[in-house]
Amino acid sequence: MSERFYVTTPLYYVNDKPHIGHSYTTVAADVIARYRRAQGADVHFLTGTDEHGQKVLQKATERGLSPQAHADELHQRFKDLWVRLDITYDDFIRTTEPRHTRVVQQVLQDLYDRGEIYEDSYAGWYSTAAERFWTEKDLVDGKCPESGQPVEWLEESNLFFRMSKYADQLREWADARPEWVTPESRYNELQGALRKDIGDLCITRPVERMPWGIPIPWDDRFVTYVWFDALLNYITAVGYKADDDAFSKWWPADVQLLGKDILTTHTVYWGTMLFALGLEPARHLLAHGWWTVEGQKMSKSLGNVVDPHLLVDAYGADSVRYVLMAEKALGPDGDFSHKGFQLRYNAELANDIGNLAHRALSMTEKWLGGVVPALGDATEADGALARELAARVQSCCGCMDRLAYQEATREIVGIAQAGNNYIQTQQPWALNKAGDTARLAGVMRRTLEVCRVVAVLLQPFCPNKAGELLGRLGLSDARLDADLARLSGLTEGATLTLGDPLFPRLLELPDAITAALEAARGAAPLKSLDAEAGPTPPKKSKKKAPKARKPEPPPPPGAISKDQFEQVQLRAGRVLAAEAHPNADRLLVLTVDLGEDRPRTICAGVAGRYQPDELVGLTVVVVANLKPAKLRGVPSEGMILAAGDGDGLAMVTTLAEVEPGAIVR
Ligand code: ME8
Repeated sequence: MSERFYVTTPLYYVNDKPHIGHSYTTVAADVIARYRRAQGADVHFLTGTDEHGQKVLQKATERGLSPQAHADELHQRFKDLWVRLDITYDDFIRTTEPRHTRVVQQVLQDLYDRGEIYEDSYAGWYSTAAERFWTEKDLVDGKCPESGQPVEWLEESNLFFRMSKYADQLREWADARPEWVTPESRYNELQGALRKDIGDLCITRPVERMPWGIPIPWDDRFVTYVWFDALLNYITAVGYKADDDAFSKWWPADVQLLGKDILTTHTVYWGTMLFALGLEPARHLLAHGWWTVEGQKMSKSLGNVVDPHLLVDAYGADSVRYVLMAEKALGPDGDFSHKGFQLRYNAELANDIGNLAHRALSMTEKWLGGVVPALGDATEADGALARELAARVQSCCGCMDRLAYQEATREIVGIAQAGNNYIQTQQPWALNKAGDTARLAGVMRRTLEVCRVVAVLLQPFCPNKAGELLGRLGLSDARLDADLARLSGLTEGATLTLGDPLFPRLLELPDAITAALEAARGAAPLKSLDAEAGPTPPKKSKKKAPKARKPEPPPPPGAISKDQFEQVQLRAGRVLAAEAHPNADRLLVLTVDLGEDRPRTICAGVAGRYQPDELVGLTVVVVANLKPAKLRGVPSEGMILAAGDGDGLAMVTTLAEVEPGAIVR
């Protein structure tokens, strides 16, 4: 029997372009929706747009449009972005749709008939900018404490929902469910709010002040307050008062995702509204943390709002989805930077995962004819690999169940690293050279199985690349079931496809990003990743060249002829592994694939600048015909080119992927 799973995002206001904050919540919802579908659950994933209220009216008025025409145009921006980010929502609800407005009016009438709504007058200092009332002591220098704008004394009648009547029920509900709201800090925040008097909720706006809302059915002086209207979407979208079967199937939702900014509305308002309707709240609310950008709050005036379209153009949807989920844990706040993006992409997607796939597929193609080889008998090392895989898969699934996506990606990367280490210790190149085909087959088969496990677990994050990897492994589909970690999911004899590297390394900022950053900062051109850390230092002024006609320049000291240069064989090599030198602090010991029968061991004096893991997957330039030597006891079969000196040595690499062994001219 398949389980049902209902997940929602907030409905975003149609008052601006969607940015990475909106993308974050929606991708997070999509990841859990895809994960549950892969487990065989019947999933309903709801998102949409919040189209009533003061903010939307104001924006529409600024644009000279009716609020409806404005919303008709702007909601499309969200839909378009969700297509680009591969969001698989099942329903997109707009709060101006009749299926929603009709039911909101029925709910209001029902609550009114049952005495849950009453009229009262209210007086206070009203701020148009903040769209709310303040008390005398809230004001700062007589002005709105939020916007700094002037306030006016307003007395008006409104309708109120008897929220306080349900305060105790909500307290009991929350007390009995310490994990109803996560992370814990948000649960504690809620408990703090519930210790105070929550009061009743003003649920209308007078038409003459704010006409853009759902009309109150029995009183044309008022329209519905935007939050009371919008929160109801979570039940109107699944058939409340319209389709009883659908509604009883989907409500209560399993997870409601939201940002920490709207915790109170989703717990206190929404919880008590549901109790008044005789319904239960959702099983779990996750109020995630906030994204800042390069250390600052995202804001239009700072010009640092990150446009997700630009990210998708530059890096591709899969990479954007992955990095957003891996870069920060869901609960706390996090900072977005392009440098951070690229470091994570290169370390985890290009190096650990991409490199494992490329090594497994290329070695199997080269030595075993490009088909899934036989497993053969398992050795001690194979058993250890299987145990590590089983433990990590279990832990990864546990993380996914808790929506701990960052930790889940740590496990996926850990599995890829285990696969890379396995290749290192099992040395398939040595098995090939020794002609031990049976064991070579066993090693490559297990490495390919690790790739399958990585692909299946990566699917919710990177649906396209993971699907592509499964295809290359000869699988059309792979379920996330109890057998996932078993090293026998591939079909022996199935054809493998090598293809280009799945996640090519990013060596510099893509042009689109460079241009956008320059435009936003009006600053000096940025090109390298390091340059992003600060402005480019001014260039030293060059001395003026003498005017006189110059004779042929003399040869530089130590000049050599072209023939002499060509005696040095420079070749591209792919770093398969790197580790610290046992006897020398400055040296790293690299295993480098030069397209030969076996990789070479080369010592390089770059330990001051690089961690060994950073180098794995890099294409470097090797002096290939240097006499082998021993460096502090470790044999070194070549030399790796690097620029600079001392601890600042930077390795020379190629701008694009090339085959190991390619000649460097
Ligand atoms: O609040 N970091 O809509 P909204 C992370 N219409 N997440 C962010 C973010 C950031 N910097 N900025 C926005 C509303 N978000 C109401 C909701 S629900 C019935 C009505 C995300 O357009 C986060 O999920 O202001 C936040 O809660 C939501 O966008 C707010 O979107």
